[in-house]
Amino acid sequence: MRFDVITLFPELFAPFLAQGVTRRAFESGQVDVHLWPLRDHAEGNYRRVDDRPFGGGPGMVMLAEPLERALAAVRGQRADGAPLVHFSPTGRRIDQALLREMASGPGAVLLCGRYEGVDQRFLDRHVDLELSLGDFVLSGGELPALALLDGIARLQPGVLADPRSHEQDSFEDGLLDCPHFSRPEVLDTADGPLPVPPVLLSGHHAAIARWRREQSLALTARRRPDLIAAARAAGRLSSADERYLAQLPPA
Ligand code: 9WO
Repeated sequence: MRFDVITLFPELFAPFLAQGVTRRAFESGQVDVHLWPLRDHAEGNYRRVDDRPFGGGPGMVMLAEPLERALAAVRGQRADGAPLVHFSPTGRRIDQALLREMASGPGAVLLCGRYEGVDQRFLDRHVDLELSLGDFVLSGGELPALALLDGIARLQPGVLADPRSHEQDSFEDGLLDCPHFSRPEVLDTADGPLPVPPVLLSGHHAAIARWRREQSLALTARRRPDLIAAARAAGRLSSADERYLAQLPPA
């Protein structure tokens, strides 16, 4: 799959794409990322990419014309009609289901806005999908674009050494992930020794699986009761799950 990123800050992307388990997906071209520095499509001595807003007010607006030229260059390299994504808190919240959908598609063109915003005429003409990380404001769309690329890259076949990692992820089964423990078996701290939950050392695989399921259920019930309701509505809770939930102390 291919992603074309239109940005004023292409140098933010390269170091991130070269790190961690997702590096292989980017370096092999499994997730082929092309960066399009918007400044390359600016004209005139000053290579302007922004200007003051008509009607007055604070801040600057990203100009439509350099964006039109950048997008034409992208579309000249790929004529597959891949959707143009813009990142904004007013967009659809990115969730694991959306990542799964996009991970099996052709990719997208990612527009990273800066300043106060992008000239609305460009957005109206070209944006297919607005995506949000949540109800907060950033100074640009680059971090949301990287978040999307990271979430999609780690879903590519072969990126995570053990495919069971995906099944364990929070949200893949609609519940929050269980806690994880590793060596040492007893951690010395200033507040005293902290042992690992004994069941994890028991070698009893069914008991471990049940304990992890119950940890997920308890954490989800306390922090995200909406996810419990959704899992119940989707028929994803067993009768053992329901019995466990019923005996939890009230929040
Ligand atoms: C900013 C904004 C703030 C409140 C309500 C709606 C809004 N839309 C935008 C917007 O589109 N901003 C552009 C992209 C230009 C300024 C920097 N941008 C941005 C994107 N800031 N914050 C985001 C963002 C994107 C996804 N998830 C969280 C924040």
